[in-house]
Amino acid sequence: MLRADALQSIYPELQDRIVVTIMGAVAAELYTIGHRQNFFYLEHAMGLASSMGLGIALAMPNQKVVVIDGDGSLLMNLGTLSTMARYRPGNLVHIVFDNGSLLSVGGFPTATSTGTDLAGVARACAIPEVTQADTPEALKQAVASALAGATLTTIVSKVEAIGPKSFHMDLPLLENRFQFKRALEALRQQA
Ligand SMILES: Cc1ncc(C[n+]2csc(CCOP(=O)(O)OP(=O)(O)O)c2C)c(N)n1
Repeated sequence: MLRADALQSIYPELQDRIVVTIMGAVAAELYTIGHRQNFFYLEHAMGLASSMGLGIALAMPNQKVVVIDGDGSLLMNLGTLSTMARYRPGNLVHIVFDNGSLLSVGGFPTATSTGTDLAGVARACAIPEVTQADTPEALKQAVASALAGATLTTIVSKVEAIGPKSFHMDLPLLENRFQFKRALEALRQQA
């Protein structure tokens, strides 16, 4: 599965949700499908998108939060799975696109390409719902069902190590930061 196709298939589920992504290729792919003020692309802080999403999910229990992670990023902050499982907010959906690669910095292989099973690690850390979805249809179904439910879910999706032609995003980090904060404030006021 191409991650760009996977994102396309889940975009309707994402567009009105609070979404936090890792940096690089996947951020550019989601941005290119359609930026929303409720999307935050966490530049620089590799591994911490899930930690940021966890904080938002705990602070805003009436909103669904979706984190879009990568295998390299998750491997850099594996402890996040234990912390997420410990607080287990039912409004948090954690998607991990596993391409076995640090694609955004040149494609060096990660430990998932030599056997590490991130879904297995998530289960062992006590994430209450862990699924694997390796086609756009299966992913769409898994995301829709996690968003409809109230159980902390990690979804691991194997994707090809193919990224966008360009990583250009006409959205500086600071602008994204202020937009996102205001989007969260507006959601809080509506609730
Ligand atoms: C602490 C830290 N180390 C390294 C980097 C450089 N870096 C940026 S993106 C990236 C690869 C991310 O890999 P992955 O999460 O698997 O996503 P992919 O690029 O494959 O989509 C790296 C190493 C960084 N931003 N921060």
